[in-house]
Amino acid sequence: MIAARDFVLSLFVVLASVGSGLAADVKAKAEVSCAAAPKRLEYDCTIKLTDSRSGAALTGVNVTVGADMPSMPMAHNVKPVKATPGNEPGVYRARIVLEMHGEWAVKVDLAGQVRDRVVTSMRFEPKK
Ligand SMILES: [Cu+2]
Repeated sequence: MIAARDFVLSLFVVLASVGSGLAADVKAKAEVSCAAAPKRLEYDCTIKLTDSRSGAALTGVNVTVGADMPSMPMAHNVKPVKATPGNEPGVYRARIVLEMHGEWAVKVDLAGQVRDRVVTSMRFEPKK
């Protein structure tokens, strides 16, 4: 069976403030983008983390990516995925598996030298 390929490519820039305690002066800038993976409803997300002041890549951060649908509270249970370091410093990658198309809140949790949660609204649609 050949499913129509999903497609989405979004880019958002979000300023994430850092929780009190660790590295109190670091403010992370997170760029989150997701692109359709070969299988339907699977998306490869790339998260680029930089220090919002210096622009330096933020490495060694524990990054977890999850998702839910604000319009359908409690209806979905997408398991958060731990991201792996990408091929550039400060770049992390994770493949998420959604349960339907539509508007999702992609949740990126940062832990380690930066602690925060970045929530990005993204629309995932089938390829036309
Ligand atoms: Cu839904």
